[in-house]
Amino acid sequence: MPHVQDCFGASIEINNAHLSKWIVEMMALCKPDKVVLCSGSEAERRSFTELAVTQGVLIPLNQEKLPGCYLHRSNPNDVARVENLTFICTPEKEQAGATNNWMAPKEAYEKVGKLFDGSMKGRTMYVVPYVMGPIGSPMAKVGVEITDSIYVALNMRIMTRMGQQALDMLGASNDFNRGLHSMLDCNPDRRYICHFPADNTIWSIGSGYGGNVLLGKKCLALRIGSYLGKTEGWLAEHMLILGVESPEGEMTYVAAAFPSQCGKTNFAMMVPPKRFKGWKIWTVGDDIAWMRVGEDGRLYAINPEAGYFGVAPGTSMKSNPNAMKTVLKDTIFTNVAVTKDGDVWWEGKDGPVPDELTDWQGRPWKKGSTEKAAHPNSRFTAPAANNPWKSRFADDPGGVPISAIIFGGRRATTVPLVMQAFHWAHGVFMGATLGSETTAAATGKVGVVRRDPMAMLPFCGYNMGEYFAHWLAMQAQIAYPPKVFLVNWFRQNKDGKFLWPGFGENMRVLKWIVDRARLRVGGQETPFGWVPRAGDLDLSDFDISPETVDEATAINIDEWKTELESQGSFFESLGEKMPKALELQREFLLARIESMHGKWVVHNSKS
Ligand code: GTP
Ligand code: SPV
Ligand code: MN
Repeated sequence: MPHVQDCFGASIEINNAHLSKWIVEMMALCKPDKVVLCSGSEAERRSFTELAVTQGVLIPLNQEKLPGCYLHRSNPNDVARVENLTFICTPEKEQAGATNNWMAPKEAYEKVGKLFDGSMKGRTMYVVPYVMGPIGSPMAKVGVEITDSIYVALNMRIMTRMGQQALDMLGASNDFNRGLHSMLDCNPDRRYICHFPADNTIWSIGSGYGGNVLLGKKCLALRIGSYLGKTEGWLAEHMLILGVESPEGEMTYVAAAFPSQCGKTNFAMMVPPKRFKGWKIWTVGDDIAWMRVGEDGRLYAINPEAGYFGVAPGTSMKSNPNAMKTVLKDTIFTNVAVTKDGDVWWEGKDGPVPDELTDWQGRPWKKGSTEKAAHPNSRFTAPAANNPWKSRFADDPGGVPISAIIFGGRRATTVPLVMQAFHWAHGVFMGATLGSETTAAATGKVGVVRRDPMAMLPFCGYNMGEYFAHWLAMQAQIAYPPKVFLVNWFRQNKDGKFLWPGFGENMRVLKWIVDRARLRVGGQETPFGWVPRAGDLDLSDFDISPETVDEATAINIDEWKTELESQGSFFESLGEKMPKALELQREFLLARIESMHGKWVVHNSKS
């Protein structure tokens, strides 16, 4: 029996033999000074917070303005996910596929094990039991993260159902994800995020930031989750979930996959414009959806998370008032700037830019500086319970029935505002060919268009071709498949300005999507999918010219030929597991437009 204590130093007994054995093994490897088991209690949160403040890991913010809120500054070399250091460790390289970095499990355990050896000397090992998914949901999964970061423990308490409730759910079972994390010396040369799907194990070392270290999130809920989904017949997706309530009280649930920093949190918390008086948007989740087929043949989704790890820059009372209200209390901010009176600040926040700030690295910052005050990937960790529009079904063990699935990327050209797929396989094709410009959510160059299938390129824990096949195969299980859509809020004019105002105004597109899913609004057939006909999109009370709407919704055949060729080389790069059905979709589309000899014109603005 390992010597484990609570946060106040009292000895604790661990009743699960598998957990106990694993803790002993990890103690022998990491050699911590002491081991603390997290209960998730309020007293523990206070104690951890105090300790984190003493250690300088957390900096108290203005407690009058922002009660319970703290700032964390990560190492400047450690501010985003590291896709190049993220590995899927399967016996065969083919199992990880062409889109993942691969290491053989034995090699990974040895190589990274050497780094873990003694990594927690002089430090505390926190054992963080947690549940992904509503407690009691048949879809929920238990994980235990062993970490030497108190910041991770505090974040996991917000992002998951953490502590005793997870141990209760686990009982005597051995079925839990084993996550091991150490900050080590936060050196990028000794940074690895390794996933062992066959062992339900994750090893993360050398980072203290976000998706690299909050192992329930991208590592378990998506990379391991997608693998489990394939094996067990469900879907783990990088999707927000929202409920659209009509003025009559009709509720329609939608799930939407946009790549990192492409608008999920904003869409999930959207406030409809005045024109849509009486319409309400309820947030179920803002980043991840686990979906399985219910007994009634519909697709049901749960949000495995309990908090939002949201992008700070660009968040304002104008763009996302609900997020602004959500982060007013009990929130941990990472890498934002601070005002003189201990308030938070980031680029795009309301009000005038302050004359002086402390920037995300703790340096003095003056208005007019060419450097950003907040890091572009600075974030808030906030409890979902703070969201005034949190859906009352967000914690429902059965999940919510999904009527529409939306894929969307950040594309300056080519992709129109909205299109609907003709059928499930065509929708899978739309998702599989999703392209998007890279963002600050991952290290590397920003603004480069890459294929990001289903917004899962960095998160699919197995061979991408097999993942597509799994999506196609799901159709046989779903008697009432959701309708599938492709959107693009980010199309630009010649001067590089966004054509579509986005944010709340996306309600106009969402309304069409809901009405299409419920088979009660028109559409125009194009070779690429259904688009709104003139008059189908509600453009009343809208400060935008008809020409701009036409530009945002235009389909340019030449651009699409280039697009389809680029999709072709992507499909080719995926290797043998790539399903023929999707390549045929692409060839069919190419052949159709080649036989059209001419221009395709769609006018949407006229009503
Ligand atoms: P991750 O948490 O990284 O997965 O990001 P996300 O998909 O939740 O993106 P988020 O909603 O945080 O938005 C990312 C950035 O896109 C922010 O700077 C937003 O201001 C901006 N953004 C969101 N929605 C829109 C939109 O409709 N139009 C435009 N132009 N920008 C948007
Ligand atoms: C993303 O990058 O998609 C995020 C942030 O949601 S992180 O948790 O760092 O992955
Ligand atoms: Mn995300």
